[in-house]
Amino acid sequence: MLDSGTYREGPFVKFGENQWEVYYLEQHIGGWRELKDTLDLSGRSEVIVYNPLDSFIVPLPVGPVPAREPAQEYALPEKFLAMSDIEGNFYALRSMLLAQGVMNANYEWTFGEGHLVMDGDLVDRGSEVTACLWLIYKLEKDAEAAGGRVHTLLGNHEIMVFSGDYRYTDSRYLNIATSLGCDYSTLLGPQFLMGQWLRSRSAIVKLGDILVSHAGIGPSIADLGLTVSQINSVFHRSLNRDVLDLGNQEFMTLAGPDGVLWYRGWIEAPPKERMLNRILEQYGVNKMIVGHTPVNDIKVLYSGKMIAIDIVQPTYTDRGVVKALLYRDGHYYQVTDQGDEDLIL
Ligand SMILES: [Mn+2]
Repeated sequence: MLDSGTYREGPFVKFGENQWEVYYLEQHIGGWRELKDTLDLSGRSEVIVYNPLDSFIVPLPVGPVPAREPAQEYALPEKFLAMSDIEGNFYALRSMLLAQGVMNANYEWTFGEGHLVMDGDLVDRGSEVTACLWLIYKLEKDAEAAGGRVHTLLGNHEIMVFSGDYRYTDSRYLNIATSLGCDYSTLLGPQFLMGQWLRSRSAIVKLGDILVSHAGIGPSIADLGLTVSQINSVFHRSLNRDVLDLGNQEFMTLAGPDGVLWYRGWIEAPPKERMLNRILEQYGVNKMIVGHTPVNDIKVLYSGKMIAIDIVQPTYTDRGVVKALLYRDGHYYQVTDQGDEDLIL
């Protein structure tokens, strides 16, 4: 049941002429067999998404609607759950969302007006990337209908896959792309529903007085003097095209080693709290939440002005405890999929 290698992969849903082209892949001796279906663009249609454990259903939008860019600023909700660096680990994602009541066993949003924050790096490494993407895509729609929100932020691994850098991509996806006669980045490109959606996500979101991004805003990015909205615009413009605009200097800086998806200085270099204070002030916030640099437990840094949430999570095979950050009524907790709740701030 949990043989993560052989579950049916997909779907990859492509915008066709007046129809959706829906591709699934099934493993058989010697490779992957393609199963293609088409669905009416104008009607109500849905797809089944498989994972090693079970499956869930996701409605498709009616018509080839362009992906909406998310808002960049929200009032602080009463509660939010934040995770980062899921990296194709459906086990950890599912376990935590179930344990915290974000969804039920039928993959339905049960978090009311709460928010779910996915702080970058949904893709790469793991072998359940497609299921992770579809689940978050689905919950995003469900949450909005319930007055809640899902914030899916870009991480460095999204950009790596978009740009054809597959050093951390599970061979499953490279083999599948080969079977479909294309490059894996094409399957997460603008011609496909998941690609169009993922490429339209933001790099930064503000929740009340908290700034959330994959790696945080470091000193050299703060020095550019760009607003949150300007930074997100650079990503939107550069990613929503067939070939990434790698000649765009602003994009290369923001997505580069000191940028908002890669910077590790806040956690790895010696503390520089005064610099952090200055940057928080520049962006009108009191706190940053960051992923990207692994920590053993959800970690409060700089007298509570930063929370690091990149936990290396257990998978189907090694099990163990899944951890995440929960904010509720003014307090921060490390929560686990076992139901533990530790006040950290
Ligand atoms: Mn990362």
